[in-house]
Amino acid sequence: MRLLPRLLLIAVVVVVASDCQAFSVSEPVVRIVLVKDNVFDPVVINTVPAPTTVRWEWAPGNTYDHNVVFDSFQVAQAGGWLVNSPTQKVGIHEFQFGVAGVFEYRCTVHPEMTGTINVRPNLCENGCPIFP
Ligand SMILES: [Cu+2]
Repeated sequence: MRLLPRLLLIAVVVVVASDCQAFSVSEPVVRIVLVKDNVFDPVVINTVPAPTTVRWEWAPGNTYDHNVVFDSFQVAQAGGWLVNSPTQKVGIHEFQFGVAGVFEYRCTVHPEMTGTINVRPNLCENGCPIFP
């Protein structure tokens, strides 16, 4: 009689664990940031290193040129693997984040344009991360 509840508990644990694993395996994730006059949309990306590709897409109809420039200290810390975009009115800039970290960037033309890519360590052992 006590076997059934025990089996149900095991089944629930297995389902939760396999749900978590879906995030932790190396399934590529692509997150889009729109580059608009004069804001990055969304401002913050929260993700895990699946690895995650972030694609900045310059929104159609922009009046001004914009760029994506990472903090130079972070670029140095990362061994130079963070790549800045050109300053442009139209285009795409893509970058793959394979390690955890908080990567801040801005548009050097417009100081009010700032953004953050928050690549969290995979937290499956303690519960799956929550994505806004
Ligand atoms: Cu700008």
